[in-house]
Amino acid sequence: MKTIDPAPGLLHVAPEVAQALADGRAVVALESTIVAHGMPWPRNLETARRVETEVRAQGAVPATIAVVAGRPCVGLDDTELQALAREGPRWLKLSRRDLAHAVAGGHSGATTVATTMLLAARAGIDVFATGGIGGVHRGAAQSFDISADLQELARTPVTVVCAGAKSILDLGLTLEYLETQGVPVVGYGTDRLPAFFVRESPHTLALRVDSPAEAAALVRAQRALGLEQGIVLANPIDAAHALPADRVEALIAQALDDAAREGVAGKAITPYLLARVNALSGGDSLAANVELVAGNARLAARVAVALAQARQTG
Ligand code: PSU
Ligand code: MN
Repeated sequence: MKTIDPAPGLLHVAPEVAQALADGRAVVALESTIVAHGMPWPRNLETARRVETEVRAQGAVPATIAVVAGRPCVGLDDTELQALAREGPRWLKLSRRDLAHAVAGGHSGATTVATTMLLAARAGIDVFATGGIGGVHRGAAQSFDISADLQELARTPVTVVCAGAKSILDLGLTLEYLETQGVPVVGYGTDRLPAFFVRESPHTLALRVDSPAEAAALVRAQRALGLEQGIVLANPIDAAHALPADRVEALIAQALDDAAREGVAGKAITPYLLARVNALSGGDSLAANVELVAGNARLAARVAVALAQARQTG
């Protein structure tokens, strides 16, 4: 096994990202598990590029995060982005527990919400856009399957812009867990937790903002108070791209049955369910997934720009 020194400079920040951070300009972190394990080739590459374009269109710099041959990279070039998308599931899925092993072994891996947050925070990036966060799985009372994303939100001060969480999870228990951990879950223009393909779940949120400036003020207050938790900014999918709740529920019930029958467990379960729902929906869920990620990237970039403006004016 090839080993590398855990030396300073281990984290590779792309020059454009490093320059933007040094200048106090807006940067948005983007995750790579969604590309390698969450969407099929070649839509995953198209989406990864589109999301970066959406961030730039709002005046922010995108930083897709992954571990490339043992090196944690903040900002991928197009060659790296292509390798990530094309090789897809051959890249490891790296959560917090897996990171040191990938670095020590020189492996390439995609970062989940948890590890993308962690590396973004190390690089000094405070806003991150993704599709949906992991959470408490249905049946967690037996399986103990609770995504490390939730624990990361409890300890790492990064704002995660997402479309809530998929109802492959137990959304009620996910909210309870986050409340216990002191993580603000904030509806963007909504009082309900969005459920990924579906604009609203039945779960009410205590916190709401209605503009990027309001979101930025909340982020600044959280930091000023010295609170270590991240923030979930829950942004509903555009109405034009949303899927009907009853259809999604039926697809997910089928996918969960299939997973149980095939004995899928552990870190394979989320990618399995995503692919199964995509197949069962005949591609409709993938189309919605691409649009919601793009919408989250736009909002994250607006919040990052508002934060950069606030920094500049003191
Ligand atoms: N939810 C989605 N799409 C995804 C994921 C979650 O709708 O691609 C990915 C994210 O990278 C998230 C991870 O961090 O799955 C959670 O995996 P696990 O449940 O194994 O923690
Ligand atoms: Mn899990």
